[in-house]
Amino acid sequence: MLGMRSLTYRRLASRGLQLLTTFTTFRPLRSRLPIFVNKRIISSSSRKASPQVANMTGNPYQPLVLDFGRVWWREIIIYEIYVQSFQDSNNDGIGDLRGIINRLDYLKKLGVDMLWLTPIYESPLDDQGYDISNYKKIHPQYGTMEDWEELCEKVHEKGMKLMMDMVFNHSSSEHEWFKESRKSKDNPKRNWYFWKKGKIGKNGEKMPPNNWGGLFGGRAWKYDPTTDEWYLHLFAETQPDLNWDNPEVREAVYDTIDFWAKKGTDGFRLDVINLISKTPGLPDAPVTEPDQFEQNAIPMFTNGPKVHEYIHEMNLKVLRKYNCCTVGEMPCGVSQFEASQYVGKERRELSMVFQFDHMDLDGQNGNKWKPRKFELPELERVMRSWQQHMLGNNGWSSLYLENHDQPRAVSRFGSQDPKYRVISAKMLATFLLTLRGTPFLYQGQELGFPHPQKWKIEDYPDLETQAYYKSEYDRRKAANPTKEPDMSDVMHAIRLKGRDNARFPMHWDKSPNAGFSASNVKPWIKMNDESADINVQQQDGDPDSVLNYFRRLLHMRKQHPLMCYGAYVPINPTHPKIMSFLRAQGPWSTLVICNFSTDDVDYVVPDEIDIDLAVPIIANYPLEESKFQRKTCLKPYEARVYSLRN
Ligand code: TEU
Ligand code: CA
Repeated sequence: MLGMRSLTYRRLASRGLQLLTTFTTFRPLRSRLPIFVNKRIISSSSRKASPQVANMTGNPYQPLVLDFGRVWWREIIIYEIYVQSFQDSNNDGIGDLRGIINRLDYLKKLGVDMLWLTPIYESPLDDQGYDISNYKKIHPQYGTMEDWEELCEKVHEKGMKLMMDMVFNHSSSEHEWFKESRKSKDNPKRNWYFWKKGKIGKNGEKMPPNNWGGLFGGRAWKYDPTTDEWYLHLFAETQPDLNWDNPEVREAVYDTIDFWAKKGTDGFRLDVINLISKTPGLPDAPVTEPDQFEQNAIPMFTNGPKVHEYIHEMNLKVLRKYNCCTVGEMPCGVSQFEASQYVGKERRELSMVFQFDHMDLDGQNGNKWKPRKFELPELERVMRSWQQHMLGNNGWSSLYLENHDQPRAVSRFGSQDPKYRVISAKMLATFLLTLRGTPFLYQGQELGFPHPQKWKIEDYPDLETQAYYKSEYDRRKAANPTKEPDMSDVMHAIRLKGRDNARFPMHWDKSPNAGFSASNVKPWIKMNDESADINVQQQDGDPDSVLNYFRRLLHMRKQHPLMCYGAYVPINPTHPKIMSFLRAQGPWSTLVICNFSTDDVDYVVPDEIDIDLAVPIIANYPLEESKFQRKTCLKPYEARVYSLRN
């Protein structure tokens, strides 16, 4: 084995990855196993082993982690499919369920374990399906319930799992529940949503019941003349908020989860689930913007007073029957403390949450439309505090850099410059897949897509992007009615942060619609034509492609238990260009080094870390050093992972 160290990475990889397993044969758990299968690795500590991490060795780089806490969903890799943009099987320009069935071999070969489907239910599609009008029916544009059942069966046959996206903070205004609710004040479904009398403004005009601003801009209330009352909608007007304080609503939610779990769903992604409990009485938010009526009301509905009670109830009444995996999406801020209440093992609420702290770094004060450059230590700080907090509090993280709302990682955290795009995509992949938590990949991330740069405002169908553009346009026009406003900064922000930057169709090959749909069809959203050369067909056969790097990385992670369970131990956390850390468990550790810059950067491994037996397990450049040196130089966006084997 010692001779191995003189090999370049490529030759090393070709020798087979079995060599990489550090200390035990690591077999992923199957989902129906009991939830907590502990594996004692060091001491004879009991299942109650506490605290989970202790440092008794005196070496800051050698934490003693006593307890694996093995759970099946902690050992998997999840892949998000934005269904309408993945694969169109009937050439109507819209991705569908049969399209996914046709691509299951691709997903299996990539090495992902669970597929998360964005909403495919009946919906007017104002917010691309996050506005559901029937939770138990499939929208015909995606196929039929039989197609879903076949997909579910085939996913299972291939040893993968299925996660469904559930939107329960709000429904569509086209849902029967809301149609009933709006009919009359005494309708049995009236109290399923938030209805209130409005106020009268200074000039006698109708005003909403309170001053809350909505999350897609404008007011959070809509007037309904049928009963002369207003209803609450934190998102679009066509997404009225469901009233979770009503036990009937909660029962309807649990019944929906039960319906999908019984049919074989293995996991649920719960949309904006930290917004379901509103401040009782819906009082005004504090005025922070005196020049306008609507105010930032986030504290009035985020992580509200009953949210834990409701999620715990959902767990007791339905989730726990199925041992399924849940991830709660938590925008608008969730502190680590709050998050550990949602996911702490003993709490019986959720498996993990999606937090947004790292996604907010490139916006001024978290405002996505006000881009700012962030420094690497800021990212390190955010990641470290989440990594360590979850470890110390019996919790678990979700790991992501992209999804259907958060566009492409190379464009935000790496570089879309053609010179660095591929290498930075691989570096970011290495970073993501060596952290502690369950990784979520988003379709096309494995190809290293950048954002389209030449789209015009009319090319972006997303209602959030359109609303932002319109409000900026109207504001500027009102300020100077004779002049056509300069919108270049707005377009710059949209090209950097707009959600459609991640929603263009998947590129399968180099044909005109990239194999997503037939060449003569107009897809529902523009293709990313500037990136036509980035496609599966091209990358599949290229050993140096981003795709093949992802495949190796996913395989490596699964061979390597430290990657799942090891503690995150920072190394030189204030470094402006290099993020480096150990994943460590007792005496075993893996060293990760990622250069986040376009420079060659000298790097020194601290003396306390024994690198004598270091073996590279993956790297995005061929390694030239015959033996890992304490002082080394990293190339632009270079990433290396070493098993230290001590
Ligand atoms: O996202 C919630 C959410 O916080 C986003 O709207 C986010 O604020 C925004 O994308 C950042 O600009 C979920 C879904 O993922 C999203 O697609 C839906 O539009 C939203 O809920 C409403 O259901
Ligand atoms: Ca289709």
